[in-house]
Amino acid sequence: MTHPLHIVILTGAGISAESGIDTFRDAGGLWENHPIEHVATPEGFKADPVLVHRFYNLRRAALSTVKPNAAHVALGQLQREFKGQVTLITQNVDDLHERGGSSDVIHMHGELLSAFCSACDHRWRQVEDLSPQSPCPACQTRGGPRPDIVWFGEMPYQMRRLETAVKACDLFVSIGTSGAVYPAAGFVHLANTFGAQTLELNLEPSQGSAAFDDARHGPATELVPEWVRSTLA
Ligand code: BV8
Repeated sequence: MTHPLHIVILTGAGISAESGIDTFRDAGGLWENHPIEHVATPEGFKADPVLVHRFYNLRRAALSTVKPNAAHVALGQLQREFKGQVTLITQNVDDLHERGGSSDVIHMHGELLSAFCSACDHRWRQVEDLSPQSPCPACQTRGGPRPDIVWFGEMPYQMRRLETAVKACDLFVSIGTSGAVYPAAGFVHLANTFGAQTLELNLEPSQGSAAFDDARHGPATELVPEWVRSTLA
């Protein structure tokens, strides 16, 4: 492959699996026997805010018990040393890319360590648990705060910026995602349409595997450092 000038990377839960964060598939798409599509929705939150706050409180608290792995660190090195442009998009809501040395990470599905107020839209860094009684730090509305997470049925963040990058890139690399959730799962088709080379690095073939020019299967902590080394060579 000729040296790519602009690489777009999309990561999913699989890149954090070896850090000890369960993927959605490992959990069988369930959390405490609730389908995640029911918990991770505005309707689910409205119906049972205690359950949904618990879902995110537990995952937010777990962040302090896990560490970035060699795949996160390799992507941080790529961003620092690659001569061209790197756009890093993640579906993950954890902070392991940042702790692995990456910068300007685009969290298209939001972040566990962020919250916003549904009454006044104020956003802030949130580390402690939230509850339906939590007051907004800005407007004091009790019950206003919610996890800054893009739920099913909500528009992912920075979509215009993401689509512009995917259309403009020379190489689109998908890492650790099952290709089950849209619009992220559609990015490979957009990249193909606009002439990019496409590469999948995943434990097993994803739902969209056939759409990639090249697909390598194995653990991210082996595939990603190896791919970064060859890209920087
Ligand atoms: C929207 C935050 C519109 C929550 C998440 C019917 C057909 C098509 C689409 C739809 C449909 N019905 C509804 C939709 C739209 C829906 C959707 O796609 N649903 C799916 C279920 C069919 N999408 C949406 O609702 C999106 N919004 O469409 O808005 C709109 C339009 C106008 C105006 C307003 C709105 C919003 C989707 C975002 C939902 N939020 N996350 C939270 O985290 O709690 S999605 C969540 O699940 C993740 O963020 C991620 O995106 C997804 C899970 O995917 P993965 O990350 O890929 O994880 P998964 O476990 O599935 O796979 C892990 C992979 O890693 C596997 O392949 C495995 O092999 C691999 N792996 C494992 N270990 C390793 C490994 N790889 C390497 N190394 C390892 N060690």
